[in-house]
Amino acid sequence: MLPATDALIVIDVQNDFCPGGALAVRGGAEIIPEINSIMDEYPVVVLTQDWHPGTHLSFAENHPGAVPYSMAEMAYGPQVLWPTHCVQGTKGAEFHPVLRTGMAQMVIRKGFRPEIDSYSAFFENDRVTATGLEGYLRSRGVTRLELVGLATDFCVAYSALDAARLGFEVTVRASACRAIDLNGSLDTARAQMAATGVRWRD
Ligand code: VGL
Ligand code: ZN
Repeated sequence: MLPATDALIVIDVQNDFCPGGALAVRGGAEIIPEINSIMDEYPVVVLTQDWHPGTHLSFAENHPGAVPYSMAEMAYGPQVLWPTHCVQGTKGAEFHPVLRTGMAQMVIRKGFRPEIDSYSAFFENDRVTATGLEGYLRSRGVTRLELVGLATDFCVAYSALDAARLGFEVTVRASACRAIDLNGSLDTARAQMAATGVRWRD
C-alpha cells in the first residue's frame, strides 16, 4: 500500500468512451484490468464521471447545422463539438461494468452546467469554475496523484495540467490511458504536460 499522500484518479471510464459507446475511444476498455489491479495500492481512490444534461452546449446536436468534431466559439473560448455522450442517467454515462467502482471513496461529476464543458477534474473549461476535487484531496492530505483513464489527450491531460499547476506531484500512467487523438491533440497534450512538470510513465 502506498502512503496516505497518494491518490489514484480514474478519469471517465464510462460506457460512452468505450467501444460501442457514443464517443468511443479506441482500446478504451483494454485499460480497465490494469486500473482494477492498481486500485489496491492506493489509500485514496477517486473516480470522475462526465455527466452532461441533454441540452449541453458541447454537443454538436445543440448547435443547428454543426457536425461532430467541428469547433464552436463559447463564452470562454473555442470548444470542440462532440457527439452527444454521457447524458445524465443514461447507460452511456454509467461506469463500464468491468470497473471496480466499489473501490472508489469519491465520485466527482463534471460537465453538468449546460453552458460550460469540463474536461478537467479540477476546473471547468472556463478555467475558473472549480469542481471541488482540489479541496477534497487537500483535506485528505493528498500531495501525489496518479492519473489513468479516458481520454489521454482531453480529460486526463486537462486534469493533469490543472493538478500540476495546483502544486500536486502528478504522474500520467500511459499504459492505463487511451487517446482520442483529434488533429494532433495527443502530441499537443503530451508537450503541454511535459512543459508543466507532469511525469509520463509508459
Ligand atoms: C471527454 C470529450 C468530451 C473525455 C469528455 O473524457 O476525455 N472528451 N467529454
Ligand atoms: Zn463530455
